[in-house]
Amino acid sequence: MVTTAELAATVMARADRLGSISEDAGRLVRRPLTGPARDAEDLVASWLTEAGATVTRDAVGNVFGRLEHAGDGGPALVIGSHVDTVRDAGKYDGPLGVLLGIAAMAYLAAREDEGDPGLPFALEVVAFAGEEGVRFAAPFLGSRFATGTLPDEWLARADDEGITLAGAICDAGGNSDAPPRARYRGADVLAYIEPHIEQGPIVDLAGAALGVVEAIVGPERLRLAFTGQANHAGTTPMPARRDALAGAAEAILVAERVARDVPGLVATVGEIAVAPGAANVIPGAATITMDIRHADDSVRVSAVGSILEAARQAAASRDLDLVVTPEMEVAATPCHGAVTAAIQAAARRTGMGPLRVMTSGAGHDAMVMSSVAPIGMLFVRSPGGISHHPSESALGGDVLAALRVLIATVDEVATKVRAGSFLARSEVVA
Ligand code: HGY
Ligand code: MN
Ligand code: MN
Repeated sequence: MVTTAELAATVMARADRLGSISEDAGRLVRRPLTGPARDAEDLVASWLTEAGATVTRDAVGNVFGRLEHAGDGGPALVIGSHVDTVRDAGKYDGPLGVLLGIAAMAYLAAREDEGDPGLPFALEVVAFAGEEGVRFAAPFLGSRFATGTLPDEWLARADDEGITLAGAICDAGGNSDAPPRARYRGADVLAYIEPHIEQGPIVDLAGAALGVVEAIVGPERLRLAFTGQANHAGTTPMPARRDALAGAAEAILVAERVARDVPGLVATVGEIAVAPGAANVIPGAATITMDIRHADDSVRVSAVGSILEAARQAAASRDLDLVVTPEMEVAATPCHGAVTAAIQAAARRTGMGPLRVMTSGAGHDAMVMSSVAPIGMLFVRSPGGISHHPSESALGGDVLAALRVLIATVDEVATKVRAGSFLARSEVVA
C-alpha cells in the first residue's frame, strides 16, 4: 500500500515538473488555451488516469478525473484547484491543490483495492483552467465554464494579441458556439474542497503548517482608460497639456490612499499601458487596472465609489476623458460550516488540529463552485507569505500534513454521509 509520505513526495516532484512548463523561458507563465497550458493539462490527465480515475476534459482546458466508488453516478465529492498561473509565478498557487487531490485519490483507490469498503460517493479531482484571469481578462474562466456561469460577452474578450476567448476555444478544437453543458450543477456535487497555499503570512507567522478558511474576500477588478492629447515633450507648456499618464498616476495614488485609510481594504494597480510610449512624447493615452478587495462587500463597494469619484475629478481637472470598464466582481464568499467542520475534525484526528480559522485574501475557484455546492478550503503555509512570485514555496512536511488532513476530511464526510448527517435535509439538492 502506497504511503502518504511517498504520495506527498510525488506531489512535490510533480509541482516541480509542472513548474517547468511555461510560455516564457526564464519565468513561469501559463495562461489558458496556450500550448503550455495544454501540456500541463495533458500531464495532469495522465496522473489522474494513473490514480485510477476516468478522465474527461472540456473546451477551455478543464480536466476532470472521476473515481466512481459508489458506482451509482450520484453526486461527487470534488477536490480541486487551477493549473494556470500569473506572469512570473510561483509553482504552487493552484497546482498544489490539484496534486494533493490526485494524491488523495490515489491513496483512497489503493486502500479500496486492499479491501476497504470504499466511499459512499464518487470522488472527483478537477484541474481548472484560467483561474487567474491573466488572459482574456476572464478570471475564474474554468470554474465558470464548468458551472455554466461564464457570461456570454466574455467570449468576445481578447488577449494582448487580439485573440478572443471564442477564437482561442476554436483554435484549440472546441466549439464556442455550443453552449457548454455545465458539468457541475447543484445535483452533481456533494461538496467542493480546495486545498491551496495561503499566499499570505498568517499561517507562517502562527508557526503552523495548515489553516482552514471560513470566508473568501470579494474581489472587484476594473480597467480605467484615460485619454488626453499626445504632444511634444519639449515645446508644450505645462498648463497646455492633457497628460493621460499624469491623470492615471493621480488615480493610482488615490486608490492607495483610500486603501490605507480603510481597515481591511486592499487596492492594487497591477497593469499599466501607455501610448504612444516615447520618452519625448506627452502620453495621449494611459490605461490601468484596479483590483480592490474587502471581506465586507458593502465596504468594498463604497471604497470603489470613492476611488472612481476621485479618478473622475482628476481626469476632469486635466481635461482628460476617462472610461471605466468593470471586468469582474465576486461577492465575499463564506465557506460551508459542514465542510469546515469536517476539515477541523480531520485535523484533530491526524494530530494537526485545531486549525487556525481565517479569511482568504486571495480569490479562488471555490467562490464560483459555491454556486453549486457547499465549499471548504484547506490552507497550506506559505513560507515568508510570498506568492505570485518565483520565490513562492511550500514545505514538504506541510504538504504531507495537508495530504493526511485531506484524506481524513474525505473520510469524515463519508462517515457523515453514511449517517445521513452531512448536510441539513433542507440543503440536500434532490
Ligand atoms: O488574484 C487572486 O486572488 C488569485 O490568486 N487568483
Ligand atoms: Mn493566484
Ligand atoms: Mn490560486
